[in-house]
Amino acid sequence: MRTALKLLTIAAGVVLLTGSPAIAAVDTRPPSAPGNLRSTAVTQTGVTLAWNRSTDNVKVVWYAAWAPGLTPVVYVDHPTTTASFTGLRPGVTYPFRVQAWDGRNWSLPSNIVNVTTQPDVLAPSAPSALTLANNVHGTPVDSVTASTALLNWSNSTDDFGPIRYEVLVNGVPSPNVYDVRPAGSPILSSSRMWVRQLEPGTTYSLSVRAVDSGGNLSAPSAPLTVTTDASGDVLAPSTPTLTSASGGGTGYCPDEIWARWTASTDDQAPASALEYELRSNGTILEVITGGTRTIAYTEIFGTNAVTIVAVDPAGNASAPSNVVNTSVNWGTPCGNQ
Ligand SMILES: [Ca+2]
Ligand SMILES: [Ca+2]
Ligand SMILES: [Ca+2]
Repeated sequence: MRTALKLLTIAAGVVLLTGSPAIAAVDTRPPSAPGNLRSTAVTQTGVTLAWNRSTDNVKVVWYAAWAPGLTPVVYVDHPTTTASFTGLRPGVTYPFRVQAWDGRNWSLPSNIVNVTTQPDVLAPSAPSALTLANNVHGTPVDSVTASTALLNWSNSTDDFGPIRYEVLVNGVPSPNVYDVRPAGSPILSSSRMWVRQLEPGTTYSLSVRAVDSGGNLSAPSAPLTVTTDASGDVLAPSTPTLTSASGGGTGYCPDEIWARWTASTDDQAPASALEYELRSNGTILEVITGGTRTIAYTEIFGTNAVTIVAVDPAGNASAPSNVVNTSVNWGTPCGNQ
């Protein structure tokens, strides 16, 4: 038995103590933590790190350099004490750390070094071919109503992205837009958005511009002139109450937001015609007609301040409801490129 145990322990690559009887001892002492972790080179998409060697009672085998949510981990064999990351996103701060491995034990992490990649500084190209659209995913819709217009355009290009779009109403970015592309889905070759809460019987100049992740603005597209339909409805619906809103906790992007609210009433529109804008941090996530609950999707990481707004078919909007905050977290940021 003793021989068999000895062979097993030798096969496992452990240290044998000298003396009799022969007793094998597993290396249970981890290496010292790597020291003085620092960045030695930073570009828009790459970071190089260096650190001071670890020591161990037996030997150090390799080092693993990593940051939470970032894959892959970079492994380097001891005594190399540098590691390079590529394929990073510009203008993002990564909290790197390094750990040493002795074949059985991980060291404690080194100091954490927060490294911010160089920012994206080149603006996207201007969106082009701005027109009215008359369908959503093939379903016919009225492209201009008393309060809405459905826009379609050819996408901008950018050196990094991801790109988001703003709709300019008479030159001013509108918060009342609703992206036809479902949250989390890839950007298509063209984009469509509803502009909402326009005034009835009014002529507008509409244009679109692109914004990259560095906040660089494109030039606006050529404008499109749109006149909304007339309506005699001038009174807004009552303000709904948001009774609940919580993140689905899926751990993936986009995450779900489950929401319920009370029905509003309107002077002219029946309950079935009232539209509800579910908003997070002011952005419309979804528009629900006639209902009082939904499961929407969000690409907003961190705190989602959720509200509900009731809008009648003439575009008259209630005051925003109470705010319900819900936290959304996932491993890696949403990538739409
Ligand atoms: Ca050891
Ligand atoms: Ca850019
Ligand atoms: Ca009304």
